[in-house]
Amino acid sequence: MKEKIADLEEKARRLRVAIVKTLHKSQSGHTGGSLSAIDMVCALYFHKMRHNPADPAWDGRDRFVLSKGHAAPALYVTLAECGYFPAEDLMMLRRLGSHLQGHPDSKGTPGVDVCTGSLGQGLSMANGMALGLKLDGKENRVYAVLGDGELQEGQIWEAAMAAAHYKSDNLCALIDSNGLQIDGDVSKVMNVSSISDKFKAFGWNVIEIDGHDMRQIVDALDQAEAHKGAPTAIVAKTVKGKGVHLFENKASYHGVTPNDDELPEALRCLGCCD
Ligand SMILES: Cc1ncc(C[n+]2csc(CCOP(=O)(O)OP(=O)(O)O)c2C)c(N)n1
Repeated sequence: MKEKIADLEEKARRLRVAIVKTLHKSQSGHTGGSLSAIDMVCALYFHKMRHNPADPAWDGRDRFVLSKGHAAPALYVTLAECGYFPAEDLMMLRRLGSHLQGHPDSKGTPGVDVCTGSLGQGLSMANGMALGLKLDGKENRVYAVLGDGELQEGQIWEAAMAAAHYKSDNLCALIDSNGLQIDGDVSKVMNVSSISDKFKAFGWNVIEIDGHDMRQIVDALDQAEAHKGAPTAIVAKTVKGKGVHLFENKASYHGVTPNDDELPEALRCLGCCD
């Protein structure tokens, strides 16, 4: 297990490097929320989810919904690392005609199950998938990554209510709780705390973790899978821009990319010199 965690941590570090390089090249996209979510996305794709890069539409796959779709770079670098498409494609992020648009596009990108980007809808889509899979008698699980600012959308709570009502224990929502959104502190824009208490009140199984502690992420994902009779919310405390001190905890880096001056320092922070 120790080796597995160390392996996942090293993968997440490399994925952070890829995010920084990709966003530097595109000069358009979301840095802070991609870096805060990447440890969880990494654990999902390399530890938890059943999926097959050689057959993205494989019926036996677990489903993934990046509800906070602006963090698409975190998903793209992970899909590339898995082998869904060549890593060179990452350099085409947000280019006209590229299959890597600013937000996930299920029609264009191998491995993307749903289009997301309009906040608040992902949990409803994940619900539908989870319920459909259950009705078909399938074991597949559904994972959705949401932002804490995103929780300000009312539709999230309709979805939370429905998931508990239908006892969708094949559904797991991971809340990337970095405390910041575009305009600043989530607590000042529209306070959503306590996130855990809210999900509990809606009937969910809730697990609180440090969203950058790989062992805690892995344990929480395993516990979520074992829990029966209710969906699970993993409420993960994270740091926006995690891993690069220039970007950490700064709302100003929500939708801003590393510039030429910042790139070398950002890569140095991540233990990368090339
Ligand atoms: C319905 C909708 N309204 C507004 C936006 C614009 N928008 C993009 S990201 C964002 C802030 C999201 O904050 P959070 O969910 O905390 O994201 P994170 O900090 O994890 O990146 C907003 C308002 C959107 N994508 N969709």
